[in-house]
Amino acid sequence: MTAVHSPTAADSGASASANFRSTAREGLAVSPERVSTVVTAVLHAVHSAIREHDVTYLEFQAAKRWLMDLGEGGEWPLFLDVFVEHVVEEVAARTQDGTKGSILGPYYLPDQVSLPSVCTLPRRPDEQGDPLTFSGRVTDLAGRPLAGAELDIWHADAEGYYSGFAPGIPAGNLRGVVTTDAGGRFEITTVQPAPYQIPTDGPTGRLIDAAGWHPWRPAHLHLVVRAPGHRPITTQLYFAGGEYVDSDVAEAVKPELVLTPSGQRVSYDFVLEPA
Ligand code: MBD
Ligand code: FE
Repeated sequence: MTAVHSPTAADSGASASANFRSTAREGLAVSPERVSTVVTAVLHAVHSAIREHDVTYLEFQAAKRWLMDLGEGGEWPLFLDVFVEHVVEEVAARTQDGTKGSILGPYYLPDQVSLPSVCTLPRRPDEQGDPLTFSGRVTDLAGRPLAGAELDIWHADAEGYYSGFAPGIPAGNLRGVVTTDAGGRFEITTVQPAPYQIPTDGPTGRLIDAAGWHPWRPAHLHLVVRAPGHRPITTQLYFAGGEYVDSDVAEAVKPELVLTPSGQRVSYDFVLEPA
């Protein structure tokens, strides 16, 4: 170990895989009919791609090697959240009212520090980046304020790195669970996150490069907003005019979630539906 090292895909991939194993719910009972229906559909989609595009043995072997690398590098969470989760969210959103949702992504960590309605997110003494104040309200569908709602917020730093996944950043940095006041209000001081680049040194980055795509997500704030008796919402907020807002590699931007900053302030009001 050297004193200073730059984040690698293998570091963040391993952390994201370990985090997923320790936090995601297990033991979902799925009927054989359901498994057969969905897996058959997935396999048929692969088979038709092979037929349609005359995929060769050499290409099949390259794909097999790449999939093995994806697993060994711990990048299944990254790959699936970037290229697949947005469609799972789209399906979930069919039955969701109130604030629009977006994908969770691979970098959520539970059990972060509790903070009052007016607060500053934990940050390093020399935290880089422009100041950002994010304020707003949480209400129900009728516009009644939800006091004591929780905003579980996390975001990348000014270099695009997440605490808990890139080395050298203190645990809990730029993460917190903020509780709204009696009027359902909050005001969070933090720093402006940078766009996020898929690590270029790992299998997901190599695929993106091989396909000639770009590896960027626009700058974003992640949130899970919860209130007793209400359906929690997982979402992300973006900044109008920011780079990659119109070309997110993870296809997770919705127009309703793009904020227009006024100086160094942005605001957003969350609306939760009953549970
Ligand atoms: C991210 O920061 C993110 O939010 C998603 C969805 C995927 C990869 C990195
Ligand atoms: Fe993110």
